[in-house]
Formats: sequence, C-alpha cells, structure tokens
Amino acid sequence: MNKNVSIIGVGMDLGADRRGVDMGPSAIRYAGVVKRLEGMGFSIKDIGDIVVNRPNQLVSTDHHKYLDQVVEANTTLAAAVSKEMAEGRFPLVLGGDHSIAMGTIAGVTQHVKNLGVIWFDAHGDLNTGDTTPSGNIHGMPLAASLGLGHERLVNIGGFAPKIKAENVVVLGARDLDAGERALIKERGIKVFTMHEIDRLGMARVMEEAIAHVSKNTDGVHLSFDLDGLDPHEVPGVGTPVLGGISYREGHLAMEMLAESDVLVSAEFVEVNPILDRENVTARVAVAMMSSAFGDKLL
Ligand code: 6HN
Ligand code: MN
Ligand code: MN
Ligand code: MN
Repeated sequence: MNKNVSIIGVGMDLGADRRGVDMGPSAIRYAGVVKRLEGMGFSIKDIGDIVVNRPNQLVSTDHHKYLDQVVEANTTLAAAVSKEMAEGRFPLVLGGDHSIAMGTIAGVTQHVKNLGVIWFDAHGDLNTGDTTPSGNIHGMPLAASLGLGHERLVNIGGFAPKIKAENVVVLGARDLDAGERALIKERGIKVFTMHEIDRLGMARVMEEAIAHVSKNTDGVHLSFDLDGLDPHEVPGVGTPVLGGISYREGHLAMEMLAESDVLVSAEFVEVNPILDRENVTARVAVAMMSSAFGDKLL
C-alpha cells in the first residue's frame, strides 16, 4: 500500500438528522490516528479540516435538507482529495456524516477510472429525493455516486456517474428502506446483509466481497460508516441499529482488505462524540483504520 497518506477532515453534520458528527474529525485525531499510522511506518500529512458553511439557523427543507451546504462542502472535498492523489498520496477522509462520500468518491474517480467500492454500513445509503423517508442527504451518497438522484448531488465534481453498480459491495446492511431494496434488485447490487455474515462468517463474506470489487476495477475505496458495527461496541453514532458487525468481525474484515492490497482511498464517517462514551467510537475507528492499513500482531 501507498506509504504516503493525507488526512482530510470534514466537520460536516448537515447531511444527518442529529447534530454532532461535525466533531468526528477532532475525536478521531484525539484518539491518536496520526501517531498510530506513523508508528506503522506511514508518512502522514494532515491537511486539516475542509470548511463547511453552516446556516446560522438550522431549518430543514424539503427532500434534500441543507442541499446548498452539502453540495458546497463536497465540491471542496472532491478538489482536496483529487489534489492529494495527484501528489501521489493516499486520501484518508475523516467524517463527518456519510454525505461526504460523494465528495471523496468524486475526487478519487478523477484518478481511478474504474473504482470498486466497499460500503461498510448498517444502511444502504441508496435513497434519492423520491424515496427518502427523512430528507437527510447522508442516506443518499451511494445512489448519487451511481448517478441516481438530485442532479446537483449526482454531478458533484462536474461529472457523472462516478461508479458502476457491478463494482459495489454493501457490507453489514440491516436497515434498508423500501426504495433502497427495489434499487438493489433493479441494479443487481451485491449486498452482504447481516444474514449472510451470520450464515457464511465474515472470512468467507470478505473473500467474496474483495473478489467482487477487485474484478474489472483499478482500485478499491473503503467507505466505513461506524454504524455498520454493533452499537454496543460503538455507541457514538447517530443512527444506531442493533445486531451489527462485532469488533472482531470488523477487524478481520479490515485485515483481509489489507492483505488483498487493493485499497486506493478510505473514509471513516458518522462518529458522533456527543453520543459517545469515553471516545470509544473514535478509538474503534482508529483501530479499524490501522487494521485496514496492514497492522499486524506479529
Ligand atoms: N447513514 N435510510 C435512512 C434515511 O434517512 O435515508 C437512514 C440513513 C442513514 C445514513 O447512516 O449514513
Ligand atoms: Mn452510511
Ligand atoms: Mn449508516
Ligand atoms: Mn486479527
């Protein structure tokens, strides 16, 4: 894996229902991400946080809450990610709510034409303005990256679509909306729900997932929503769903990804320090990162 890593924070929470994930990047830095990765031999450049313009009054609108701010922040993020990659560095993006995946993926796909994506999440994030039950844009980034939904979200970075349905794997899903289920079937998106993880075990699921996202692609992006893990282990997330991936399973999944050496970019999102306990969610995020980056016990 590329030993030069750029950390990019995105203090954004406007894509989510509950305030607080804007402090995620600080919590993850406080949990020691730089030291941990440096200790593994990586050269880290922390570019700081992307500026997010917040309205002084939080008023929600229609089917795409805070659309202007979300588009603006993601456009800035896409440029920052692209710039770091142009300098030959691996972008590690710290969220922020999951809407920032649109910007990360828009930046990465300026350099990697056929990008595979592992979407680690309790949710599908496959809603559009027509199917969203909440109006929250963090429920839409995977759809938008596939070219589906509001044209301003779809065209972040100035082009669309960014990725193909056949190059995506969703891992850990257990809360899918009706419109998302229909889309998964219609597009044939590969989803390993908690049922498959229980039934086949994480090792077998990851073998299949890695094979799927590596076939016909030039690199893989990891989009890691902390709520993919079980909320007993990571209480600091805004949309917890019981019955998730355990720490051990998540850790194994990340180790297998590291062994496969396919990652070109990664993001860790939805850490909410307000809802957390002793920063454990951010600390788990750092543990998952270090496993994904190839940390070994021996
Ligand atoms: N996330 N499917 C729900 C919605 O509002 O669209 C929840 C989305 C959660 C998004 O956790 O990144
Ligand atoms: Mn998500
Ligand atoms: Mn989620
Ligand atoms: Mn292990």
